[in-house]
Amino acid sequence: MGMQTHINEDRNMSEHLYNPDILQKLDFSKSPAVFKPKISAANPGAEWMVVRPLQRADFDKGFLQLLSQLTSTGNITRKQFDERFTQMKMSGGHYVTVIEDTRSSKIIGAATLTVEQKFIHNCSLRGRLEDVVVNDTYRGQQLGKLIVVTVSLLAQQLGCYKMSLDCKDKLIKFYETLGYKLEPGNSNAMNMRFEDPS
Ligand code: 16G
Repeated sequence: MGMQTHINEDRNMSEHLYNPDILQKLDFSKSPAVFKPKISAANPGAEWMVVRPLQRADFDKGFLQLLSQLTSTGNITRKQFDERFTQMKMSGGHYVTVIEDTRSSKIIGAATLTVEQKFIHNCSLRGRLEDVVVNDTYRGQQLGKLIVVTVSLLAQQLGCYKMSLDCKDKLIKFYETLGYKLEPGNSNAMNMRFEDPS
């Protein structure tokens, strides 16, 4: 009985947010991004690196600490993390994707594809690129490119008619090298903030 519980807990912790097989099949030659040397989600360039969907165990692998390099994350408890994971998995359309350094069991990169269901474009889907972050001590290993191209190809694979993002002005050049464009007359991001700024 105790043993059984243990097995279930282990299985639970390695549960993926979405089916990992789809990442292995992405065709990186479809992306305008230039990789030197050539890498992909299936072959990220080092045997200690893996690109995969978020797992429950990532709470203990520094996933939230990595996200806090991007913006405020607050103090998220394991219970909150687990509940959000379950909600995302049940509702579908949330493709939180990570890069793990398996030597240290640390999450070193992340990006999310959020898929919106639409009526327009013949009941199409729209992808949004969200929460892109790479641990800056891993610079120069093309990890930003790798994680963004991975979720962008995933959006295409899932049938999205376009993929959008908003970012800091200084990142525009980076995203342009990956195929994102400022469309003339159609490239503004506007926000209305409801959060208490404190
Ligand atoms: C950036 C991110 C966005 C993230 C936001 C957080 C990308 C491409 N864009 O715009 O996904 O949610 O920063 O900033 O990663 P905020 O805390 O000011 O909303």
